[in-house]
Amino acid sequence: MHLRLGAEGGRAAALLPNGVSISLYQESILKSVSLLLALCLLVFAPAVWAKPCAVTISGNDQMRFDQNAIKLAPDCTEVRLTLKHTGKMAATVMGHNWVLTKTADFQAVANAGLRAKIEDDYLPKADPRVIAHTKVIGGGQSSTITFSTAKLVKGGAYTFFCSFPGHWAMMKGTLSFG
Ligand SMILES: [Cu+2]
Repeated sequence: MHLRLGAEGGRAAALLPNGVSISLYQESILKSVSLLLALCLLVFAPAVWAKPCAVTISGNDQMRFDQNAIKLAPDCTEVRLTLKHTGKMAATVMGHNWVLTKTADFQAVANAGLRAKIEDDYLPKADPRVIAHTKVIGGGQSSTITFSTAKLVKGGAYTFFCSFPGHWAMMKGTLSFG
């Protein structure tokens, strides 16, 4: 009976003036400590080690992305984003790219993109407002980029869009992190 009580929980065992129960109690403390350490590792590991996360998004010949919201997990440290063009039209006619800016910068960057060339992916050259962007691609093509979430603020407002002239009105969405 004593042994059973002791094995059932540290609190019950501690009340028993019995050597066996006390050692069981100590054992249960040790078990608790190692469980706590294991939990600590689980909680803090993602913050210490790189955690890549993958995002895939498609654009089509109807001038649409297949999603209008992207959510990045709070423990994501590096984004690997792939844009696929599921249509058939050429990049010069129905080209798509994926551009990320702060929502506050989106309109200005999209307008500046109208004056840029396809060689520059319809973006101003080396614009610091552009957090990340893929190349402009045509039907059947894909473009993959990686970027660090160190460039993002948790809870910040971000917009992704296609900067091909005239596309951003239809092809845009929100990106959230954290
Ligand atoms: Cu487009």
